Amino acid sequence: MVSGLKEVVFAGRSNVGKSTLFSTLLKTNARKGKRPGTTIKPNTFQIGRVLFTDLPGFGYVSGVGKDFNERIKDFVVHYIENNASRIIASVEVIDASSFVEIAERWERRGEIPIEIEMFEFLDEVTPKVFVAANKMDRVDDPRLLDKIVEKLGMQPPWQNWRHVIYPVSAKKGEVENLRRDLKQYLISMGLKDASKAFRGSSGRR
Ligand SMILES: Nc1nc2c(ncn2[C@@H]2O[C@H](COP(=O)(O)OP(=O)(O)OP(=O)(O)O)[C@@H](O)[C@H]2O)c(=O)[nH]1
Ligand SMILES: [Mg+2]
Repeated sequence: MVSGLKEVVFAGRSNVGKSTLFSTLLKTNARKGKRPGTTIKPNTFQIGRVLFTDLPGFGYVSGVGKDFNERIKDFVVHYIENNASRIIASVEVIDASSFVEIAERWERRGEIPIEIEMFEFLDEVTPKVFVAANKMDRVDDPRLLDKIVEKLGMQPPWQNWRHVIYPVSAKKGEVENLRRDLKQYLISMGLKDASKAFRGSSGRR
């Protein structure tokens, strides 16, 4: 049994669908918005001894200043560092339909893509990272997931990384792979109560 409050954080670039995924997975109604930058402070949901946190989206969104984006990224990084002792897992949400294109744009500018930097940070600071490759309903290129895992520093094929990357569509409710493994992970940590946070939990098993 783990004692004290534990936390699972959802992080990712703005508009990738973090809040949508959060409320598709969990029995809560996180605020969702059409405009990027909707979540400006963390939305939390506690069940049992686990706090689930939907963090604000970072990244360069047109329409808001570069300074604002930098501040959000700093906020997210500080939040995770400050709560590292209780964070048991992180979910990095990416938009599978635009991830590679955006990463390559950053690389052409000679910069490290922000989402790759975040993945490395989460991998270092949190005990377990689940990458939710969201908006799969918009993807028709079957090779795209291989390209994504490669960008994240893993050797394709992506199927070898099924315990790291989870193709989902939060909007369509197609999140069963991720839900199952998150739930299983909490149970393996002795947090059976919190595993009831997930929608579709029957309470059986
Ligand atoms: N096609 C598609 N659209 C999605 C999916 N998930 C979310 N969206 C849409 O993406 C947009 C952003 O969703 P949010 O959940 O607000 O994204 P967010 O990452 O929380 O955004 P911030 O709070 O600004 O960081 C909304 O228009 C959603 O309807 C999905 O699986 N497929
Ligand atoms: Mg949000």
